[in-house]
Amino acid sequence: MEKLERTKRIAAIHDISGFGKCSLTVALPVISATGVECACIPTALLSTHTGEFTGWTRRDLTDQMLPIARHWHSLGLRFDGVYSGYLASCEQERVLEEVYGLIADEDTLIVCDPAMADNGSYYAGFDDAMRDTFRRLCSRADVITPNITEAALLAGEDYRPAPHGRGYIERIFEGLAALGPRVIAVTGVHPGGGEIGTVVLERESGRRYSAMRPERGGVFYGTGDIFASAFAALLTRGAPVSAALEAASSLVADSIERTYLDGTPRRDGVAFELSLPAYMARVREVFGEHGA
Ligand code: PXL
Repeated sequence: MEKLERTKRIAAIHDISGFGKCSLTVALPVISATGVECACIPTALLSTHTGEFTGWTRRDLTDQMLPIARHWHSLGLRFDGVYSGYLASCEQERVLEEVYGLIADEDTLIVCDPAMADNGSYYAGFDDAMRDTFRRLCSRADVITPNITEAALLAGEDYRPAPHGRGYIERIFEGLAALGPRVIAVTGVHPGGGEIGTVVLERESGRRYSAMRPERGGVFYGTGDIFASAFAALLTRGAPVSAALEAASSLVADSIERTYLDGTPRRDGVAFELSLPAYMARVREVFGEHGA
C-alpha cells in the first residue's frame, strides 16, 4: 500500500481581528485548505483590523504567548513550520525568540511576514522601531513575505508607489538578502502595464520568479495574509517555490476578482471562501493524487 503523507503542522503567530478577515481568521482556513494543520498563538485580540475602521478594541496577549509555547513544549509537540505575522508590540520580538526555542528545531521552516505597513505608511501604532524589530526577525527566518512598502522599509530604500522597475526591485532584493532569509517574496509589486503581483528571489539558486495578474485598483485588506498563509503552508508541506508562488497567487487573485465583482466593501476583507475549492484542486495538483 502507498505510504500516506504525514500531515505537517504549522504554528501561526498572529493577532485575531474578530471582523475583517485578516491574520488568524484567514491563516486558519487557508493553512487547513492547504492540507496542513494550523495551531495558533494569538499576539493580540482586536474587534477588527486597524485599516479603515475606527473605535476598534484591542487586548495585548503577550502574557499568554510563552505559557502556550511552554505547554506545547511540555506535550512534546513538534512543528514543521512557525509562521509569524502581526505583532502587538516590539517587545513580542523577545517573546518570539523564546517561542522558537520551545517549539522549533533545525528542521522547522521559519516564515516571517513583517506585517507592519502598506501603501507607504505604517499601520496604526507602529513606527521605525517595528521596522528594526522585523529586520531582526527576518534575519532569523528562512522565508519572508513583505509587501512592497514593508520591503522598502526593511531594505532601507525609499517607498515608491508605482511602477516598480527592475532596478528598484533588485535593490530591494539585495537589501533583504543582506538580512539572511533563503526565500524572499515581495507582494503588491506593480511592474507597470496594469499588472500587480508577487516577485520571489530564491537565494540558493539565484532564481527569480514572478506571478502577475491584471490590477484591480485600490486596497484589498487581508490579501497579504492570505498569500503568506498559503505560501507558508505550501512550502512547509514541501512544494517547490515556483509552484507555491503560483498556487498562492491564484488564490489571492481569485479572491480579489470575486470581491471586485460582487462589490464587497473593501474593509470587510476579500471573499476568499468561495475561492478555496479551486485552490484545493491546485494544491492537489502540486502534491499529486496520493499526497493530497
Ligand atoms: O492584514 C494585516 C493586519 C493584521 N492585523 C491587524 C491589522 C492589519 C492591517 O491593517 O490592522 C490588526
